[in-house]
Amino acid sequence: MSNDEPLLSVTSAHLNTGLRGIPVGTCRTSFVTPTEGVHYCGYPIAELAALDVEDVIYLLFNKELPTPEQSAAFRADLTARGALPEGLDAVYAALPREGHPMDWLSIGLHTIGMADTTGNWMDDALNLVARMPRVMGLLFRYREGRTDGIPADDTSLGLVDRFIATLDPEGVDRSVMREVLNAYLVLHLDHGGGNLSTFTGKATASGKATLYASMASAMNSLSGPLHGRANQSCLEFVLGIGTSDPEEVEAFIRGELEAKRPVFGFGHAVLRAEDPRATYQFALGERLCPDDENFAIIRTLREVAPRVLAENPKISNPNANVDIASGTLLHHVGLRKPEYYTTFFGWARVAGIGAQIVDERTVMRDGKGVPIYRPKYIAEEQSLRHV
Ligand code: CMX
Repeated sequence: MSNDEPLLSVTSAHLNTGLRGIPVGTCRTSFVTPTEGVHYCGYPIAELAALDVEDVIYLLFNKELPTPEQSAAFRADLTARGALPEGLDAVYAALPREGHPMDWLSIGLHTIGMADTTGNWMDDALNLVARMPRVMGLLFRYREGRTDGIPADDTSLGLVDRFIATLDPEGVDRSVMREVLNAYLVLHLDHGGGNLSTFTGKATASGKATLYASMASAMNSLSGPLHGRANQSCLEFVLGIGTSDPEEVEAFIRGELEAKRPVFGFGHAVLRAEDPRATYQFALGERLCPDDENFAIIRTLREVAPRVLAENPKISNPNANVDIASGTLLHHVGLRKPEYYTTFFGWARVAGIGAQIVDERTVMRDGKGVPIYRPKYIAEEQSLRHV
């Protein structure tokens, strides 16, 4: 069953397949095509990748790119919404540092939601977008025990600069870090309506849980190794190769395939060409860090892996996906620990999932909203035993 052919009748063959390909709704923010990948509100991602993240978030919420005046007003609005309610510092100070950063993120969202939820879907979604940079910065600072001298929160900064200011990294070129993080966020903001975390967030919101509780559900979904955590695995994979020599890289790939392990950073459920998000990040890397040793490895992987993977006719797309380069770029700008990478993915998705929740709650069905999710499960023999 192909993902782009709408399925209009469900048969028993579709049961227990994770709703694969079964249409359940419409999406106003984004869709994915086999050749151009993800589009936000009709724009292919390649056309948006170099924009400021604030403008692309505006697009997802308003379905059009902002004029310069609208852009300035939106940034001022985010500044006004950005201050965190009290309480996150105390909770983060108490959490176990060995806990996964995605669990910290989810608890962080619950914590600020408990302190301040308006109940207005749009306000809560935008408030959370505006608060994420500080949540992310504090998550790093408390988890790493760097709690002395955390800079005061300056909500007048742009989203990425505000995270960097809170993180206050040493020995890092902040303008390069800004460019890498801005691109990372733009490329990961949204990915259609049916991916697991977006679906989970919308399903939770359909029961009228708060926007914060819904987003925490979405982040818990994203934390799984088959979903958002693939970007962590991908850099771990690259670090494990340890050489950019084409013959050695090819031998490594063949060894992984023989051991029935995935070649991370390649393949896609929908795309049938290189993901334009990978193409953009490769170009960024060639400009910002052509001599980085991990970048040299992924450059070789990009040359060698598609040829080797294409030998297996079962593999529908042997080309690079978004995860191949993002970890290497984050590593290059001093974000060295792969276990944090899914939190950046989550940070980005807060905007896309937030915009989709707002659409489902306040726009769909002439503003009535999508009713509470309730797919049908068919009773199996065992459950009927005592009937
Ligand atoms: N390495 C090894 N095997 C691969 C592969 C890869 N990169 N890509 C596909 N395959 C295998 C599949 O596991 C599947 O094997 P089985 O038939 O034994 O189950 C077969 O080839 C056919 O798969 P497919 O139809 O081409 O692709 P799927 O939709 O099933 O899977 C994906 C897509 C991304 C899970 C898969 O390509 C993969 O595991 N890639 C490596 C992990 C990775 O990079 N994940 C990040 C994805 C990023 C994104 O989704 O944007």
